[in-house]
Parts: sequence; C-alpha cells; structure tokens
Amino acid sequence: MDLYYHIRSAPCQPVVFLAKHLGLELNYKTISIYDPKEFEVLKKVNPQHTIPTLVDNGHVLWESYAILIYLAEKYALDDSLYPKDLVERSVVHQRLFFDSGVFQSSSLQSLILHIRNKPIPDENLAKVKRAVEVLEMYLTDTPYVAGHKLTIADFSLFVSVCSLDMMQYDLTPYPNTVRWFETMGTHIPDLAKMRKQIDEELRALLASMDK
Ligand SMILES: N[C@@H](CCC(=O)N[C@@H](CS)C(=O)NCC(=O)O)C(=O)O
Repeated sequence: MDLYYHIRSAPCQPVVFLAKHLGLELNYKTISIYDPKEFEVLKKVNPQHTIPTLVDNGHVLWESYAILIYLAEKYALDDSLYPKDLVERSVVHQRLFFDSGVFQSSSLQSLILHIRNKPIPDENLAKVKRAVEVLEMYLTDTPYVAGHKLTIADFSLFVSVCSLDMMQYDLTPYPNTVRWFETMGTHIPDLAKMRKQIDEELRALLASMDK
C-alpha cells in the first residue's frame, strides 16, 4: 500500500498514527505540495491533488477521514476501532465530524500563527476553547472520545490536541483531556520520534515561507 503524504501535514498525521497502531507496513511516499515536481507526481495519482492519498492494490482513496475508516474496516483485527453497531458507529462519526468541521481547523490555524509569532485572533482562541471544552465533556465518563474503546475518532482528535500541545496551550483545566492525551501516546509506536519530526518540519516550512 502506498501512502502519499507529508508528516508535517495535519490531515496526514491521523492516518500515519493509525497505520502505526495497526502495524501496517505502508510504502510512504513523501510529497511536498510546494515542490512543483512532487506536486505533479501527486496530481497523476489523485486529480484533487491532496495529501494524504492512499493507493491499496490499485484502489486510490483520499480524504483523511475516509482513509481512516477504510484502514480500520479492512485491516483491524476486530470492529472496535470502527464499530459495526449502528449506534456506536454513529458516535464515532459524530466525533469525526466534530474534528473535521470544528476542531482541526481552529487548532491548526492557531498553531500556525503561534509558530509565525503572529497574534491569534480572539475569535480563533474562543473556537479552540469551546472545542477543548467539548472534548473534555466527551471524556467525562469514558477513557476514549467515543466510549470505552479506542476508535478511529481518537486518532483524528489526538492530532488536533497535538497542535495545541505544540503551541504550549494550557490544558491543565482539562484533566480528562490530559489523561486521554497521555494514554494515546501508548497506542502509537514511534510517536515521540514522529512528533519531533512534525515539529521540526512544520517550523522549517513556515520559516521558509516567511523569508
Ligand atoms: N480534507 C482533506 C484535506 C487535505 C488537504 O487539504 N491537504 C493539504 C496538505 S495539508 C493538501 O494536500 N493541499 C494541496 C492541494 O489542496 O492542492 C483531508 O482531510 O484529507
């Protein structure tokens, strides 16, 4: 299986983290969308030219949340990561769409402004605060965001909180989130190494853009 990706790209990270969790040996193809040659390679594979893009035995799939579902359905040993039960699955979907529509963009925009030493608008900080409060609420009675078992929604929301962690966002008022964030580290092999690489590569990219 080929994964066209870049480690610094937030939508790529949950896919890589899930693949590591599942022990999948992906053929990682690093694509910088800012490098015209690499971008051309991506365009030939995916007409929408976004990373991540997965190619599994000729099947080309993009959109990170769709890839998470596909990998869990095809390669997980049981259905706990993506439950077959309709009600349980609907909770996973709700968490995923919350991340996709609310959390990921506000956390990532804040992180980018933080790294570039630019002021973060109050409106953006308010969105982040509301999102973390919602996440904290999800985790009130359960160890994971969609219940008592680890699901694919944990991987996507984890990346949004990683963005906040990278900007030293104060998570101490959110003890459930802090506990869950630490637990997630135990589910992802090589996480520390990958997070260091994400930090370095994102800072390098933004510094090159500000030159
Ligand atoms: N909704 C998409 C977003 C993917 C996305 O926009 N990735 C960016 C890199 S972070 C990209 O490939 N941009 C290139 C382009 O849109 O041409 C997903 O979750 O996979």
